[in-house]
Amino acid sequence: MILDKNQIEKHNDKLLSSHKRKVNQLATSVPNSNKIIKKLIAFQIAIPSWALGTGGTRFGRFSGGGEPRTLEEKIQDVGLLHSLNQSSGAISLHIPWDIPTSTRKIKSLAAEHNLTFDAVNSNTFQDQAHQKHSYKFGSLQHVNKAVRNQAIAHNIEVINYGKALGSKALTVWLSDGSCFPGQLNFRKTFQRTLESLQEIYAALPSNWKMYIEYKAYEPNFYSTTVGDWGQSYLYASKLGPKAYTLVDLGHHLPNANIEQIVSLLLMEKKLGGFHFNDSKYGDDDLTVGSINPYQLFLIFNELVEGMDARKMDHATDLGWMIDASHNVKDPLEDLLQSVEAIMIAYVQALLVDRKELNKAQEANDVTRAQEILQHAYRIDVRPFVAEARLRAGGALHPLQLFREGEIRKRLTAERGLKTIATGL
Ligand code: PSV
Ligand code: MN
Repeated sequence: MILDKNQIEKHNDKLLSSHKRKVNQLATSVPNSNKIIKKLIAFQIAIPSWALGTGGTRFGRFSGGGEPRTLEEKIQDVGLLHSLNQSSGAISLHIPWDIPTSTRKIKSLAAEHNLTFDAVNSNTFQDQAHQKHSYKFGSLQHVNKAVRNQAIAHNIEVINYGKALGSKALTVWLSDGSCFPGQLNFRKTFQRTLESLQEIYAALPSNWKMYIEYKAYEPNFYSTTVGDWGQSYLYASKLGPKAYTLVDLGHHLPNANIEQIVSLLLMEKKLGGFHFNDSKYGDDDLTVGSINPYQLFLIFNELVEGMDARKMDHATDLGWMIDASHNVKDPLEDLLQSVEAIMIAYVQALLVDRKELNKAQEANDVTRAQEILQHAYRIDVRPFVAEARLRAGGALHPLQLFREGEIRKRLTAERGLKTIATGL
């Protein structure tokens, strides 16, 4: 389904005068509004192909209808999001959930929707139908070299798909680990995993990055082989300059200080990218900013500070991706909300008075430092986010247009009620 440009214009015309009032008012109360809006227009967040269908739990799955049945339809859905918000200009594929039948055709379909291909993701956490060896006891860590070789070959196959599509990064998330004490020798497990990663790293094109994603637990419940940022950092450091740590916001133990992790990884030039989501208990994969928007802001505060200190390009020097799964919401509505939440946190971080914050920090003025941060956090920056969308050709209020245009109803009419997208 392609969204008619006239529909976006009609929607914008209706909201324009009230929007202009709000944006002008905000522009008078904060500095550098045009610069901020330009940064927002440049900032793109990749959409994971596996978040376009309804997610589920081991207890059940309640499909909402009109889900994409093929990779082509997933690309159309991301195209739809991008035409609404102009901030979702890339898709992140998971292999083998999304094997393209023709990389040439898929690439040109994506280009028609103004989309590029973000990091490609390998999957050695599930057994596939015609697979020779099982990953029940791990993949890159496995005690049997034949199993490790199979997982290495899969990752290289994923790189090759990515090369054909124009991706520039491979994300490796391993479910490897153990469920019981004594099951594994930690040192041997680390060494085997490192050697396997080294073989994959050797196949990485020179202009690619490799993201090593960590996660505290699940599906393994005693140890995880890449269980936290320290372990990921260790692998990434030993692998070399193209290897980085990837931070998925839902992959920490409760109350971890994620913003501090981000700051230090950035300082060490080892932060590669993000999987944005939100959580209350664990890897809940909830809508970004739905539970703890202040934490999201604090993370962006460290990102802006740390990236500026290293003169990095906010839009392109790190990988920005969503990783979410929706059990009760329309996945497209949910992704629109997630992208908006990221944009809001980004602008608020740009509005932090860095000079004053630095002064307060150097003077041990704790109260003032908190005031400065919370002042930026409490500014309603939504008019700037909407203005960036407007200038880029998107909708002033994407969610409203999604509903007014009855987009899900149209998708369901086109694809059916009982469709199921590949993925989680
Ligand atoms: C694992 O929980 C994860 O965060 C990894 O990024 C996977 O690739 C993704 O979710 C889908 O299972
Ligand atoms: Mn993830």
